Amino acid sequence: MYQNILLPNYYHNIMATEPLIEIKDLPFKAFKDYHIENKIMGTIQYSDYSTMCYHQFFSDVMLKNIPCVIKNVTNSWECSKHWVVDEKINYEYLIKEYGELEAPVANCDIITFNSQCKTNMKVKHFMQYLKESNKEKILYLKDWHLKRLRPDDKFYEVPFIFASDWLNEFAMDNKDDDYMFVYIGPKDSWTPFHCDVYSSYSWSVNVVGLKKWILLPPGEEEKVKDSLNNLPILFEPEKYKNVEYIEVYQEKGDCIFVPSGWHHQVFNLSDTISINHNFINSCNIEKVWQSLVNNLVAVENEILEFKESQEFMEQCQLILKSVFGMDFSSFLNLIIYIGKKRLKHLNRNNNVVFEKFYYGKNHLQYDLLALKNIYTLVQSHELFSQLPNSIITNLVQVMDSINKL
Ligand SMILES: O=C(O)CCC(=O)C(=O)O
Repeated sequence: MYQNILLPNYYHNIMATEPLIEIKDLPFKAFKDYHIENKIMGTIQYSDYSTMCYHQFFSDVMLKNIPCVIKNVTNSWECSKHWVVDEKINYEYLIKEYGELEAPVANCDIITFNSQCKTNMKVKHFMQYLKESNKEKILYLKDWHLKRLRPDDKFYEVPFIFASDWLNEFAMDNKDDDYMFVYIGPKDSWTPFHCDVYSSYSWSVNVVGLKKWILLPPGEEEKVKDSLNNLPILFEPEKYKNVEYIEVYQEKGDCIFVPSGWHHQVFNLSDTISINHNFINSCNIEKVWQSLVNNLVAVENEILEFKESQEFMEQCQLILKSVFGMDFSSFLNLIIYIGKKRLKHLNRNNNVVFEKFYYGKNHLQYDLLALKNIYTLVQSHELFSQLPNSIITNLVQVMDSINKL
């Protein structure tokens, strides 16, 4: 089956402006070889958006799970024209366009249960605060779903290198919660040390301002946990010896790609606006599955004394959903949905997958092979047979169809 599917039968050169997204004949059996994570880095790779190639980013960055900075991403973005004036935030424009909308705002000075205290605020009130020169407190507007609130407002474009985004594709097709955010913060606002939701990838683009990022390769965070296994709210490098980390300055127009499982923290060194997406695709789906399984094991250990009760599995899934954001059923619904959609698209041309992008045939096939790999892992998990019948049936059906290709 691999031989059939991986013949170099279809390849398009990708131009930055083309919505067709294709990968070269990437051998799936070499998939594992790409997961070589370079722990001792010290530096970060830089590219210029105008010269990037989708296939290269796919195989050399996403599959290898390494961070990188991409320069000059916002040249054609509407928001970089309207939200910025004289290299500063255009308060009046944002008040006029979005002033009456509500957005979540964190108080960076008040920490409860190891996270910043959050409330909702009207955007016009936040902008008034932002204009003040002597700020009494540091507020940070974050995780604002502006795209969901204003679907017809094309204030930015998803960079073509991030066209493969199962999480937001699923969310948009199913009118579910998306993972597309706007952040607006004054100088000295910050985001605590954390790893992204579901161990997803993220990309973050600075529309205006300067950010400093600190990123730790997976596993390094273990070295900074306290005796109760808790992570610090901020990682202070000077307190530790032998912790590998990368420090990056993100300027206006720069995009940072944050790989799966890399803990990070962010400081705004000037008034800053950024746009971020979290995403999952064929390159990190196995990491997301592994993270889900690890979180389940942690939950089971927490309530081990109830192991013999009939509701144990159900309770563990409920807790998993509240701590990890996802349980087994939601993970399976995502991968079954993407599998069915890719199978349907394989027989057609010009199918929009996400945003305005559509995949070439190799990409569809590659996704299906990655999904088959995950379905096999899921099926071999001890809980598989206890999942709802509808999920088991759907998964078996999709897998059969992939096997017949
Ligand atoms: O820009 C920020 O303050 C935080 C962004 C972040 O942590 C992320 O995109 O994962």
